Amino acid sequence: MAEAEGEFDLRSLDDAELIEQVHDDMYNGLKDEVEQATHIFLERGWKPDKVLNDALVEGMRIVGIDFRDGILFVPEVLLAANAMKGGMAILRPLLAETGAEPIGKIVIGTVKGDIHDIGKNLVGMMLEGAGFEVIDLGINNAVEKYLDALEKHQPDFLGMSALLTTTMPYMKVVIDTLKEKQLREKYIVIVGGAPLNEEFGKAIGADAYCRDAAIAVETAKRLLAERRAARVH
Ligand code: B1M
Repeated sequence: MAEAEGEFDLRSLDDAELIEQVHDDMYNGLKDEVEQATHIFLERGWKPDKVLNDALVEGMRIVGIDFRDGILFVPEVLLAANAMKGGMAILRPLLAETGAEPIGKIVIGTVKGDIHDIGKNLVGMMLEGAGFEVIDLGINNAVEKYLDALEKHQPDFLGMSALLTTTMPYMKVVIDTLKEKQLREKYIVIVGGAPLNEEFGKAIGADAYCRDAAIAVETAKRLLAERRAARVH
């Protein structure tokens, strides 16, 4: 009953009000409400990527600002993250709807010491949506985990994500280990995460740094096409 009432309330809002409400609900960690709002936007004909960006990603951006400023703390941010994941789970099949043969394969994971996974999950979802097969290793991956997965799945790409300045250097550990084992050239390495930048990507020897999920998709397609073209010649 309470849920039905909540749903009625959300439906009575126009799009602009509902966007504000979903940001508030995410801030307050209200997963059910965020899920309801996600459904409502889709029913109103919003494209899944617009719901993702305007409702969920923007909501988390606001949470991030107050986390940085010491207004929100880890437990609240965890609840917000959980609410965001609820919305993402609804969008996932819609973003991943291709049905075609995979155009390439990627092993992706957050590096050792780092448990942030929302951005990495988003990148995985968008790559799936673009037709890639995605093998997601989850969070806190030591170099051995990456190596085992590369050996097992033989992907085109290794993707690493890091959200902390303290964990981003671990990406270099992984790349250096690939070099030591003469495996570096076998894989295209892409990296991303809020504290990284282009310069860092170059410095650690990645093939590309990707600022966001859309750029990750664009970059992956481009690098794979380049590699395949180079093999032909
Ligand atoms: Co954390 N945290 N956190 N946190 N957290 C940040 C990253 C921080 C910037 C917050 C802040 O102070 N402003 C700060 C890092 C500061 C720094 O290192 N300079 C921080 C901190 C300090 C911490 C803890 C140390 C806090 C503590 O315990 N005192 C702790 C560390 C835990 C650990 O990992 N060992 C911690 C914990 C947490 C939670 C668990 C509470 C939670 C994570 C929940 C989860 O992920 N399941 C959390 C969250 C949610 C955040 C913020 C608020 C949001 C991150 C997020 O999900 N953003 C974040 C503040 C911020 O970033 N504004 C913060 C939304 C997401 C869509 O964006 O992840 O950037 P993002 O991903 C983007 C791009 O970066 C890119 O594409 C994505 C989509 O467009 N991208 C890739 C990401 N990976 C990619 C890979 C690619 C390509 C592109 O190719 C492979």
